[in-house]
Amino acid sequence: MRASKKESERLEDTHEIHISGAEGLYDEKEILRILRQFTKRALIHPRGKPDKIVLTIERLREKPKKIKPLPIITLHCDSPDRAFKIVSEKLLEMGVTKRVIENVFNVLLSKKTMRGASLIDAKTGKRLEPDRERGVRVSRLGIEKSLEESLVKKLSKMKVHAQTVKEALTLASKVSSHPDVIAEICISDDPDYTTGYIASKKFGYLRIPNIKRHGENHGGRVFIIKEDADIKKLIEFLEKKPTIISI
Ligand code: WAQ
Ligand code: MG
Repeated sequence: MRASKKESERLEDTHEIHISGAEGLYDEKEILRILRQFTKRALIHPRGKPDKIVLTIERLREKPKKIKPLPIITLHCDSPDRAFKIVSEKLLEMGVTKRVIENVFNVLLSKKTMRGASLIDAKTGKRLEPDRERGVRVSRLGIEKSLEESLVKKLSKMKVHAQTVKEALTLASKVSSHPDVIAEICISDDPDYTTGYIASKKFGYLRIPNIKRHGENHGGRVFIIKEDADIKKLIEFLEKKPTIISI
């Protein structure tokens, strides 16, 4: 699902502002329920009322690849300043330089939000995504039923927004499973969702509360990529390879 609105009322204005997106892997019998759920999500989104909602359904031609979920850890953090310190420390530990970290923060704090993620070269800090306005949209990702049930139970007990965390963990587990990805940093672009995360094979899925203040509209995702990565193959994996997280 992809929901957007035009930047202004002018007829000739074709520039679209991203409101909401969602994707998943589902059995045929679930399609109608999911369409309803995604449409509702778009219609009552905190980023505003969309004037276009696009729903796409595709049949999978291959069996999804199974990947393990990252372990979930919630850190203590009471302000955006502290959150950015935590992210910096983790990235420095992984050998990412201050200059590169600055580029990461610039993307995440930009007023211009993207539909997808920015890919940043770990050595040079250069942005590698072919379309900087759109970014790379991770798709064809799902979660096995039994894992989903136990995860939602566990998350509900933790008093967190189970649906949001489940979807983010699914995405982060797919992204970090690729050998060319060093880490992912995420801030929601929803004004009322203030917990972000940094995820990697090395540290797992680290939830960071208060990474932004209530009401702020910025947000985004950055994937930090090994310098010798084959970018075309990596994007193909992120966008097209069906993956399902399961234990
Ligand atoms: N592929 C790539 N980038 C994406 C995708 C995707 N499928 N979906 C969203 N993004 C990017 C895009 O730039 C958005 O602006 C940004 O991420 C934020 O998306 O454990 O809700 O859907 O409590 O607003 C984190 C949960 C929730 C943390 C993140 O992101 C926790 C969230 P949102
Ligand atoms: Mg959002």
